Amino acid sequence: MAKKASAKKSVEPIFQMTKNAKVGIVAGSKSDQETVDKITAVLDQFGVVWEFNILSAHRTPNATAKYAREAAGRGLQVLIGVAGLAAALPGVLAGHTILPVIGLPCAGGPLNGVDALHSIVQMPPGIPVATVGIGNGKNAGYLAAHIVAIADPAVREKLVAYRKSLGDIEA
Ligand code: C2R
Repeated sequence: MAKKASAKKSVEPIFQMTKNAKVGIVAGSKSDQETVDKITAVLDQFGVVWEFNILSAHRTPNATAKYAREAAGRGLQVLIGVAGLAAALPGVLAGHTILPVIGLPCAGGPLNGVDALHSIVQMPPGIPVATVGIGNGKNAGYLAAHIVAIADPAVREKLVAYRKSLGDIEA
């Protein structure tokens, strides 16, 4: 009897997963890379382990939902959604996880990021997205580091040292 063709499917992971990552950065397109680089520079400065994926609530809705649903179980503590134009991505991530989600609107397009800002900041009550300014990848990185620092004394120490380096006098 002829052998049945194997029904085994590819087991290639569909996501880029980084061991011990605490921050999951998700961008809607590779064209957002420049903004993503601003986030990772800050996270690296504070020794925060991150992972990066390109997923889109519009173009790859199922993969986006799967990533968000599995994020907490894999040990991630915060997600950052980076998107321009009609930026549904951060809100969709937030709808599929109870992890805090930071939304980073990208500049570009005919409205230069104002469309993305409004899409991200105007979430319906109950599903919040902590929105930073248009193109402000640095603040997305700082905010994520502050969230990770709640449970990580090493990151907290680095944040305190950074604040001291700003030179304000102690109260
Ligand atoms: P392309 O350059 O790939 O055409 O993308 C991306 O974040 C990017 O800024 C143009 C812009 O479309 C955005 N995009 C979204 C989503 N997916 C892609 N806003 C989403 O799911 O919200």
